[in-house]
Amino acid sequence: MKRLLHHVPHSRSLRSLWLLRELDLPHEVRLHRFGSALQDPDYLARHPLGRVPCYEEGGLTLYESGAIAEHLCESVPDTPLWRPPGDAERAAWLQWLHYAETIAVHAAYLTQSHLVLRPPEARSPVQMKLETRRLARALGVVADQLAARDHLLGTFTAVDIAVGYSVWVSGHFVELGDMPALMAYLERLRARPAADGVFGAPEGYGIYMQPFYPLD
Ligand SMILES: N[C@@H](CCC(=O)N[C@@H](CS)C(=O)NCC(=O)O)C(=O)O
Repeated sequence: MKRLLHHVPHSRSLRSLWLLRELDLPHEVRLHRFGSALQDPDYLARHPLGRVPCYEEGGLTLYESGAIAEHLCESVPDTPLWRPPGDAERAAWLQWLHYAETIAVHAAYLTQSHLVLRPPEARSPVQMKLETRRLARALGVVADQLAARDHLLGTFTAVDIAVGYSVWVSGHFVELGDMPALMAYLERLRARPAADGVFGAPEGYGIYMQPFYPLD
């Protein structure tokens, strides 16, 4: 079966790419650039908002990285990356999968503010400060969960991919050095063979051009 992932390096489609690789599912990747290229009518026919990820599998087109994660895990029912209905960690798995977006929406606001809004006077310094604080607080919950464990649940699962990506993006706006559990977590995740190269970007395709974006 043909699987095609529409991917912008550094974006939430990183989650889908990484998961496809962890699950060892053969797939193709179509690279896009962040910005107006996603508003091309051909792409809008696939994702009505022109966002990534977008995943095609046979006649199925899916967007929302969380839905793609569930769908892919369900396609490989024996995978240790899933927690199926009835599993003792099922509810927690679902919670972390969605908590990944609680973190990501703050990081997305800051991405828009720091990288997209031009001129800088168009930004709201007050809102950016507030979002940075809210982001740091959301990350603190993950750091607490990881204080005495290597992964969010008993073993590495798809929710570590979802949350791990959010933590990585957040590190562009919040000093992770203050949360050593998160630094160690990211290092562990990025050392996985399936994660090799997924955080990189070919020339001209990435979103984040510097490792950290301080508040003015
Ligand atoms: N909740 C969605 C969010 C998708 C999303 O907003 N993706 C961003 C990249 S990280 C995007 O495509 N932004 C383009 C835009 O806002 O125009 C998911 O998890 O897939």
